[in-house]
Amino acid sequence: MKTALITGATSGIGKSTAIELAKHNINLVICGRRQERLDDLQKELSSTVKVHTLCFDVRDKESVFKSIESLPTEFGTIDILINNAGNAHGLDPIQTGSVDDWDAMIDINVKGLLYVSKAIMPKMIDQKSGHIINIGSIAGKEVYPNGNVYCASKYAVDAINKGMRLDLNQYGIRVGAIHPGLVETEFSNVRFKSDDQRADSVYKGFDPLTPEDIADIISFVVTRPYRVNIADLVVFPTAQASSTIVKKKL
Ligand code: NDP
Ligand code: 8X3
Repeated sequence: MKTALITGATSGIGKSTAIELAKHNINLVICGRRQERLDDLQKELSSTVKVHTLCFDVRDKESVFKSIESLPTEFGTIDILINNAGNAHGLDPIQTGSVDDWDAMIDINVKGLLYVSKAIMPKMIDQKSGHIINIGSIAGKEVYPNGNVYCASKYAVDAINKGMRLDLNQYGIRVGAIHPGLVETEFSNVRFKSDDQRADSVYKGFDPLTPEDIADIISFVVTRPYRVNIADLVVFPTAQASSTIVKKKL
């Protein structure tokens, strides 16, 4: 049986991915900062697969390495890493953006992803196999007004994904990214700092993607024959044509 480590498994895309991969008999290491949510998900899934929880902040380098080193032997071989933890913080013009928001996005979406990967890659290199899936965004393919630093963080994920694929090629490791458009999760609640009305309005008037849609795609990606590497995949809701063009009902 394979084992997947999923960051950001306490909500949204990461949580749905854990639920979906369990259906494919993939053991799970689920990560996030909210232990209670990790415990609930572990309870929900552990009748099907083995589930281990790791509670850490991806910004905390020491905690990332200690947590991953602490994995019990039965979870020691990570076959699939899903670098999903991340969020937008704020939606402001660059000239009025908050430095704290910038720090959060660069530290979580870019540096956090690097720390987790750095902790896992040596195991995959030893195994001469593994699969890393980086969750980017359409924001990493097109810059939109007020997206500035969030977009920059996701452009970085796009570049890191490509760089990882080049450098890990010699070890037979699969590397690919999935870049969703608008998915209804807690993403906008975090971006708008719990202004839930503003968050809800992002997904009003059209049918957004659901986290289950992305989980379904991730499960397709990880269940392809090993010779197949889905390297880069952009997925929109049908109503969305680009970062800024969304067909909404009046
Ligand atoms: P959610 O807010 O629902 O989930 C974000 C997850 O990231 C949570 O599980 C959260 O866990 C975790 N996380 C956030 N900060 C940290 C941190 N400092 N340390 C550890 N874990 C952290 O959003 P989504 O599911 O939508 O987001 C998942 C990924 O998908 C993100 O990378 C996002 O950028 C990307 N994405 C989202 C889109 C969307 O429209 N929703 C579209 C394109 C990409 P906890 O708070 O427990 O730590
Ligand atoms: C999330 C999608 O368009 O809100 O990455 O940036 S968007």
